Amino acid sequence: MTKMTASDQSANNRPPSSPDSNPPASLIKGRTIWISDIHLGYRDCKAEYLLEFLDNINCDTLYLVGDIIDMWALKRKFRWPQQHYQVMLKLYELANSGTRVIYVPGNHDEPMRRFCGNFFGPIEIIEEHVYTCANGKRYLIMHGDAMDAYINLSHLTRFFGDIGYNLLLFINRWANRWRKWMGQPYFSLARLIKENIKGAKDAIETYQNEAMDEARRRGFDGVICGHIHYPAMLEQEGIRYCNTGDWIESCTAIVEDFSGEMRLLHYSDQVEWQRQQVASKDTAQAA
Ligand SMILES: [Mn+2]
Repeated sequence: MTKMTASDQSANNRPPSSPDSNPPASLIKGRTIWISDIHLGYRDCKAEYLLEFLDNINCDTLYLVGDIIDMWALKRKFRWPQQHYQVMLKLYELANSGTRVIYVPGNHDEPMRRFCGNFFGPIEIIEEHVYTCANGKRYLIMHGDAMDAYINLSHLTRFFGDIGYNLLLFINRWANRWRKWMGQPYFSLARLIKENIKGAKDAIETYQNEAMDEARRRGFDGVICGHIHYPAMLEQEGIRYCNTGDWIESCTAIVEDFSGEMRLLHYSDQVEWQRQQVASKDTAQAA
């Protein structure tokens, strides 16, 4: 590991698809983008979608908010598909071409925590981070597993523990294969199920409240975290809560624009957006 500073090359060094193509190569522009819970090495990781997403972003800073590599899954069964390797390459490529990439380890990649304060090539590893938005608001950036201590674990383990969660993902996988076959965009069935199970709903709410309390206690305006695979953006008593979601079922990211506005972006929205762009281009050409 060596300490190095990111080069100041253009953040997007790829040529656009045609000289005057509109939109340009990067569809999603922002000051900062947060993603988490990628779970590389786990069979349900949506690396294919993530690669497409990473190909289309252009930002000053990219945060990886934990559970990037699923060391628990790798320990159970080692699998490292080509696309998972490509995600790592893509993150390195972004970090080498002017994007500041900050990696905040989670509980599934907990061994990485011992390297906090160091650089993995061009990627910075930081345990927890204070982020100041373009509008001056200060956010606490953490993976969020520290909040488990406050939660009734029986709820969490019941729904995020292996059997229930794996079953949920199994259903999700087949439902989406069916949707793909029918030409429908990706949709998180797992999310719909979670929203309708009371125990899961309670655990999610407790987690959100505890994360906001933590931010309040420590004098922040908000918190950006991951961990529970439940993307959300809410505000309570002046404290903002942003959850990045995951790339197993939700395929989401938090994006800050250059005025400091935050939004939650779904991968399927991006696909829809691209489809509209192509459609409007076709109509323009036909006219
Ligand atoms: Mn986690």
